[in-house]
Amino acid sequence: MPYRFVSADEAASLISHGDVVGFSGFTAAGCPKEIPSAIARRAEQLHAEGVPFQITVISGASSGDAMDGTLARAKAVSRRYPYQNVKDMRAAINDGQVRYTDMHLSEVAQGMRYGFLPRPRVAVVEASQITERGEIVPTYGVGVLPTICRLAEIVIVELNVAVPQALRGLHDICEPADPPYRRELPVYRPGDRVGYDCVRIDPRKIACVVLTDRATEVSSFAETDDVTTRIAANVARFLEGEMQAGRIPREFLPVQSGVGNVANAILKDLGNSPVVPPFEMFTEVIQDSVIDLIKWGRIRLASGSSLTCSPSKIEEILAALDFFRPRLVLRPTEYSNSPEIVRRLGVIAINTALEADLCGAVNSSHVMGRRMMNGIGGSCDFTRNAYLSIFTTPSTAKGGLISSIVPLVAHQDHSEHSVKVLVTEYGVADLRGRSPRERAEEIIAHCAHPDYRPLLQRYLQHCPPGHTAFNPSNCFAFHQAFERSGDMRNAEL
Ligand code: 0RQ
Repeated sequence: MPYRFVSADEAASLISHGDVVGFSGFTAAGCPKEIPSAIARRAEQLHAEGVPFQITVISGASSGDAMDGTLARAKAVSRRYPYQNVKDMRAAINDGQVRYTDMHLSEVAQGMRYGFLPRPRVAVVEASQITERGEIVPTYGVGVLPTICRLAEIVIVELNVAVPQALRGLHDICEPADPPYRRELPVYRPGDRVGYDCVRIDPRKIACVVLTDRATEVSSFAETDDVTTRIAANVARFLEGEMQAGRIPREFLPVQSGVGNVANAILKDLGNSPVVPPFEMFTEVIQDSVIDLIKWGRIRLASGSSLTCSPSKIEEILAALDFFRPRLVLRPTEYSNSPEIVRRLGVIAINTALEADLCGAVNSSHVMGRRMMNGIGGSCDFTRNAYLSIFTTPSTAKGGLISSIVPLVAHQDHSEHSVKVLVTEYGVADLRGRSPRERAEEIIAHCAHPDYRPLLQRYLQHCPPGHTAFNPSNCFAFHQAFERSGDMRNAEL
């Protein structure tokens, strides 16, 4: 092997203050773990000596605590693109210590190529295998790995020996040409493979290799509670009804589902449906429930950018790799989230809202309009281009103090033109083909918590005449009430 094997600290010493560093992975899956810790140690040491040290971090999506948490706690990050969901990184962003740009995940790789985002000087990537010819086989997440390896001056590989080399064959790695030379991304079925099984770079770019032996950092899912179960059942019954009405073809359509417990529960319910036939996933994150449903023959195949599975589920996959290899495809996010492919395949997109308003617009990212939760992630990539876009949310948050249905969202990620169906534990608001005022009535009747329905009706009744129900004098009455009294039920309308 022609590479220099070094310690994580030695690898981190190749990174300088002000560097733009691209990291592999998507969610906690496939992210380097040892080198970020070493970068954090380096930052802390330099800060103690009064020497500035901060880097710009670009990755495919969020990461785990070993990356975002460790780096944030060491105050080692000046800028972060394009998504995060770790407590200490979130706090650093909301405190103004880290400048964060929340982006459509499908656009991150091309953003670096177009020069819209800073170009990474260093790529730090987790691999399950590297060869003398400069072939890098990713682990459980891909994200922007091919692009950062190509654009960076140097590549540092974290070779994770806990991931078997037999994983090779799961990935489909490619990069589209840039306009005006781009052709169609030729994925016509979720399982189509259009690239290589590894990233191929000039081996001379690989500055060093760090050996690690680390399990995936993805945690297990919480037990499903009553609200989650009811939301999942409402989504599944709605989709069954759509099939029976002939609005979804008999073969069904590929499904995208967001991360988290609600998404996990929805997939389980859909998988158990006697009406829905075995289906395929064209999604960004492949979660535990998908693996179970593949085993039971209910999901035929899943395409995504990561295997965001708990360690025990990863063990199951590895123990039956020959079974899973033809049924799983891991792609760069540019492909897993491609608006072109999503529209072509007719994906049913199911994502989660923090709050939705009476027009049907959705806020997925900002608490009370100000505080960043995670970001939009890939939700817009799918929602805007889907065959059918569904948003789910519990009708209330914080024990009922917050209504997830508000007169006007405090921050808009998904407009009324993209959101087709809204689901809470109380029911389904089908917004397709309805006027703004009809949508408002549908949402109050089927999605709002009963405690909040009279308040929302009062808002609606006192809106000035017009095509859309909107009253500039009290459209944020719910948010104002929460800021004033800690309870949206005190809204003055
Ligand atoms: O806070 O844990 O402190 O109680 O928000 O809410 O209900 O546990 O929901 O974990 O599914 O996350 C939208 C954030 C939902 C996520 C969001 C509080 C609530 C709780 C979390 P606590 P839940 P989830 C695929 C697609 C955008 C990215 C995306 C997300 C916490 O789904 O980040 O879709 N989506 N990506 O109490 C104030 C409200 C609230 C509220 C809930 N209205 N106001 N707080 N909470 N509603 C993935 C990728 O892109 C990689």
